[in-house]
Amino acid sequence: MVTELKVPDIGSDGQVDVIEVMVKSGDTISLNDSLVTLESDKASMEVPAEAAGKIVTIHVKVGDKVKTGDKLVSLESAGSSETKKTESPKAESAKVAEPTAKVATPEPVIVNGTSDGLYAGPSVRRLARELGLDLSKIRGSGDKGRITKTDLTGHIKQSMSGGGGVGYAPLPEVDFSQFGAVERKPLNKIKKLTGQFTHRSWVSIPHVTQFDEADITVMEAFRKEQQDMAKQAGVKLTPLIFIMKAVVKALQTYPQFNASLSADGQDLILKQYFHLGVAVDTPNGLVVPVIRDVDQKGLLQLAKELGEISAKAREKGLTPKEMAGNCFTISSLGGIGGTGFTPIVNGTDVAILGVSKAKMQPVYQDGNFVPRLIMPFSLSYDHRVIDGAEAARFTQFLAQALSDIRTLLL
Ligand code: CAO
Repeated sequence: MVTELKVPDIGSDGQVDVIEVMVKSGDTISLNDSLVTLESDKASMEVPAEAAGKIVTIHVKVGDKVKTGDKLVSLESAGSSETKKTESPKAESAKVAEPTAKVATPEPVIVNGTSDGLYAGPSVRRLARELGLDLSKIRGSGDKGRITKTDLTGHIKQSMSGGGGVGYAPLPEVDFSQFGAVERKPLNKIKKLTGQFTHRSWVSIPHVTQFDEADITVMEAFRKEQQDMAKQAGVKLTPLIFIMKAVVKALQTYPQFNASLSADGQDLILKQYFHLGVAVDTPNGLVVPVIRDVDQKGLLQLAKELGEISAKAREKGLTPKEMAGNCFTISSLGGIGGTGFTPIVNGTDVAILGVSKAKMQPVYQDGNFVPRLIMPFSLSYDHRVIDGAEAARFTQFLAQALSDIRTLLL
């Protein structure tokens, strides 16, 4: 026999939201098992099953609006002995169960064992959802391990103090003077901020770094040929300017790199503008000004803007606006040295390019070793958004574009 379980009398004629469906088609449920959680603007409640049996159809989904008497699930009933007995003719005819809390009750304190096996009332579940907490990771201190609001706040406090949430012990306070002379110097503002931002990125983004190299022999020859002309225009044409143009071409070809993950991690926000962050080393620390609309600017214009903004970063400091809006970031240590490094993704970007110093190397071509200028570079990326194969294609594209800069005109 198929029985329909409906929304019980919720104490008003209005509609309420379905915020959780705790059962699925095919589940065998017992009397009083929770079916759904309903929420009005005043309170939430779990609706228990008024009969036992096997669920054949679920009539609602999360986000639906329902009112008293609407169908929730259809059940192949297990028999009358398992059906809730009630004297109420209204409940009998409508086949509705008594809710465990009326919607009009401001703070329901009911506690139901639910299909997730956890004991927590609706208000605790709602708070956990709002805070993005996983209830299965929280130890309940109430009866039968019931999770309370105090358990939620205790869990948050523990996570925030000393990294308990990510499972490592805080560093001990060490008196280094016991080992030799020391001097204590406070970190300046830029270093403190850089520390906060890079730490947040490091712990919240699953980083992977892909290494690659580009043959920039032809590009360098061209750059040197243009140096006098660039000088007359009052700018310095470095490899970085060409790299910026090649990066934009790669972003246009692989748009998932010109994107940000939404704060809830559910959507990718693809950008139709090409603003590049460029890491600049200043006496006070690292800053990242943003060069806007790189796709619309020529090499000389970009060289002019990079020269001006990096000079401003070193001398006067940048405004927050000049450091906002980046889609992708380049960190170049090519003017200093090194063969490769693993940069940390900048802010809301999904990838960052690290450029290292080019050097002449023997390359085997057509049966001979020939001297070529090879530039190593690396791409760190957010593995939630970018797969390894996509990253490898991106760096190969970049290597190809830098080896033959004519392709940038295509
Ligand atoms: N390979 C070989 N030589 C390179 C090169 C590379 N990849 N990149 C730059 N060079 C050369 C330049 O051609 C220039 O040589 P000349 O003076 O002989 O022409 C010299 O190195 C110095 O370049 P530069 O550093 O002045 O200019 P740039 O355009 O390459 O970089 C800027 C500008 C502002 C990015 C850079 O000065 C800077 O601050 N870099 C540090 C960034 C940083 O700290 N990153 C780490 C952040 S932590 O992730």
